[in-house]
Amino acid sequence: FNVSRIQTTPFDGQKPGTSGLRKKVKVFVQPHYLENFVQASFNALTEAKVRGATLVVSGDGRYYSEQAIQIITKMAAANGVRRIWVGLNGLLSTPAVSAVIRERVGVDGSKATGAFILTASHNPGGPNEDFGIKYNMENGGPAPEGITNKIYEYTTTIKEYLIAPDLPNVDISTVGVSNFTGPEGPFDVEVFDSASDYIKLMKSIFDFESIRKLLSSPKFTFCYDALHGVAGAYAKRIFVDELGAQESSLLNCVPKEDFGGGHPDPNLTYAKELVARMGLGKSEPQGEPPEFGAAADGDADRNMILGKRFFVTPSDSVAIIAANAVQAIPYFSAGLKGVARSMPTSAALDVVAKHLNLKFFEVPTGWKFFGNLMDAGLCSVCGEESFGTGSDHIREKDGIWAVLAWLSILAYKNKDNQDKLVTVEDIVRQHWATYGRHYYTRYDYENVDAVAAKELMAHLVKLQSSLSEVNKIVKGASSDVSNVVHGDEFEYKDSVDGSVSSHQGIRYLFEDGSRLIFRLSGTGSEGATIRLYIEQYEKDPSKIGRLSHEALAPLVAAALKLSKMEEFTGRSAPTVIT
Ligand code: VG1
Ligand code: CO
Repeated sequence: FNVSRIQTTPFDGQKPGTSGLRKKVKVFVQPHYLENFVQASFNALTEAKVRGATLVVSGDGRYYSEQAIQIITKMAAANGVRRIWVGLNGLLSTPAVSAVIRERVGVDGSKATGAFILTASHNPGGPNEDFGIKYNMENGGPAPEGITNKIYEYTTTIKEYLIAPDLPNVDISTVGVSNFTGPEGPFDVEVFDSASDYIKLMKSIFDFESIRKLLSSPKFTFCYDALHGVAGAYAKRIFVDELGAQESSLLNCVPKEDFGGGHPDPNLTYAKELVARMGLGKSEPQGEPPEFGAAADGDADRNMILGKRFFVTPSDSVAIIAANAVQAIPYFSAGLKGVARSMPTSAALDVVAKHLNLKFFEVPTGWKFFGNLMDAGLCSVCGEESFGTGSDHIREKDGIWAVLAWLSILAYKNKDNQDKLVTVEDIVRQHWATYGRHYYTRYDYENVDAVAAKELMAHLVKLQSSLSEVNKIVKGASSDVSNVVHGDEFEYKDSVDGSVSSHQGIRYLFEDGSRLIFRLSGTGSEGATIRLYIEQYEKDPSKIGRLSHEALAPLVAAALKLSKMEEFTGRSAPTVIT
């Protein structure tokens, strides 16, 4: 093949957000748009990391993925990359990409050093919806801010990109290696099975035999919803073939490029079918709900865990996994190196860390901040309130891992084969009884006017200069909340590399440990999304059984009043409550 230099001019707004560049498909399909971003990524990585490299290119299979794989392959060839690895049909979950970078050995003995992941995660897909791309590094984790800032800088000055226009399109629907020769020598494309490396890793972490036993018990029933995302490429292989679940327990497990028209976000609003089946919907389910249900997002790094008629908040989920990991999961049997959560995630994990005397870290939103801690051997289990949970087995959050972790805990708690099943709800209530309960909720105001959202945030920062004013407003909203004792914008200093990330969310901290946090989303593709996180700690065992929305009502009222939410956004209610 030959290499062409194509003249181009910069596009505005190619700044990677919380997790890569996400835009409407209509934006991505403009001539040169994807090419500019990919070339800027190669430039930012520098020739040392590009020439001769082996790169993974795959994703959640959303609309435009196949075209993007062909373009990136041709550009990689032209930029001196030695090898491209593609999951069969272009499918690899985000956690599987991370695993493939870290663990896989190619047919010729090669190892990968990075990846382009093609996903907009939990955002909808299809010609009128979102596409996305992000780069992951040799440790398997998302590029740190130092690199993403450089990529962005290059997108603002780019004049040309390199591409091999006559390289034939690769057939990504068949496993095998295609060899090509360019001006600098050989270039290969290897298409491989999307699931086998990931399954091998899962088998090295969990006791599949004990999970198999649990799934075969007549007392236990199971259900998994992939929301037509890439988790479907793993679900049957893992839950049915390896663990013996019934095929009827899989919902929406055929990956679709538009996720069946749905919003592939595993929460109580968007995972409707699963929620109904679990007895948490508006109408009574047909038949008895399963004992355990879980869902994934488009790229399968998120998870929602449900019991029968019972919702596990993600903040509780990571705390419960951390509290039980050493006993229930062989990978952790030697102990946890430490635990970490994102700032807006509830402090349930903090309490476990304190009880178990574990190192503890609080990082900004976005998985990239956990990677350094894990690489330094400081963190084993971590999570975010946004349905993301994971461990140092890879450098991404991992939806199926979280399900297997919960199944392991259930298997462990039921190992004596007692008459009555120890349920998901039993495990959570037991946890609250031991550690106290963090009532928690998140309000999302999606697609609000970007200027209004900025004004609301500026207003909240300005208010922080007078806590007496803040307390007047808060008490005016409800006499049932304690005093605000501190207000700031969260800033994080990475204890490993010393890098500082500021403006990571506006915090109002209360005397009794309650918190109100306001952030602007960094993953949307249109307008702005305001996230409001609300948390209250209850240690008194007689008060841990309340309904979450009732317990939190006074704090919610305070938050809406403080932020003048309706005044700024015109919204009287959030789009999504989790
Ligand atoms: C959201 C979540 C964050 C998560 C990120 C990527 O970011 O809040 O916790 O890490 O999505 O998740 P933001 O900036 O919109 O709040 V995923 O599943 O999109 O890779
Ligand atoms: Co995701």
